[in-house]
Amino acid sequence: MTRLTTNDIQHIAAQLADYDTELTKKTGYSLRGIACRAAGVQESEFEKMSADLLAGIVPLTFGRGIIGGFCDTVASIVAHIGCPALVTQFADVAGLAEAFEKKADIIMLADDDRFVAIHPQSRQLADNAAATGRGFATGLSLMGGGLEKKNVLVIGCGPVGSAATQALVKLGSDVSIYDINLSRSDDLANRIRQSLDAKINIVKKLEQALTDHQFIVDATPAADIIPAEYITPDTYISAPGVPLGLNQEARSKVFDRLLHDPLQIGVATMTVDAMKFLLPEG
Ligand code: 2YG
Repeated sequence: MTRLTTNDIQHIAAQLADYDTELTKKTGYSLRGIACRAAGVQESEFEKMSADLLAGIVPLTFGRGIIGGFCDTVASIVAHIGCPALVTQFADVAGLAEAFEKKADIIMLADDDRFVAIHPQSRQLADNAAATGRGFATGLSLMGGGLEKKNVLVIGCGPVGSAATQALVKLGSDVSIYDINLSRSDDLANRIRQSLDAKINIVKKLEQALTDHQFIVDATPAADIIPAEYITPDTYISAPGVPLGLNQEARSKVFDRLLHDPLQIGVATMTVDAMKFLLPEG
């Protein structure tokens, strides 16, 4: 699990309107639009209900501690898609108590292992890694004009890559998966076969797979995993992995057929996931 730094996130809040413009150009949808499609919620439905709900974001000091700007940035993304958000003044248990006292409908908090949005009333939770994988898979589909029956390569079979794989299988894509640790790709293939009765292809040689695929999800923390020579004018890359797996040359070659951010799509998608718990049939 990659740990973000203040440097990764400090400009996000001020650039959310510009990011909507970029996303709309690439996918046809805003951050809220992508998140709603990834969560399976009508955007009009979300718009109607989100204004009346409150998200409480609680800083947590244990483990490697607070990341400067993390909770404020999460709150800015949640508010940007239309859901009022507050960062509790206190951290940890006092912060959790404050969120309850301030009647937050969903409570968002992250330690070194997990980042979740909980809905106490229904005892349900939304998970950032799962939401991030699904959000970026949805974004790739929107950017690439629909991925049904298309070959898609997922690099990285951790929590984010697993969620992306599941979402792509549900979209009808022919998914190939690669992980540097073969047992992780084996495990994911088994889980997908059991849960979705779908067969996915395990790739053992990444270079060959990069040659064979034009639709790629990079869900790894590797810095330079998709070399420029594998990028063609038909290549689309959706990269939830932090840091971005493309060097400067590769980025300029893929140009605007690339989706990447350190927090925005995942937080927006998990917020809509959590709001689903409050829908009448939620
Ligand atoms: O409350 C705080 O400020 C800290 N306890 C937050 C720690 C978050 C650690 N996790 C990460 O940095 C990432 N896994 C967050 C999600 C990244 C999504 N691409």
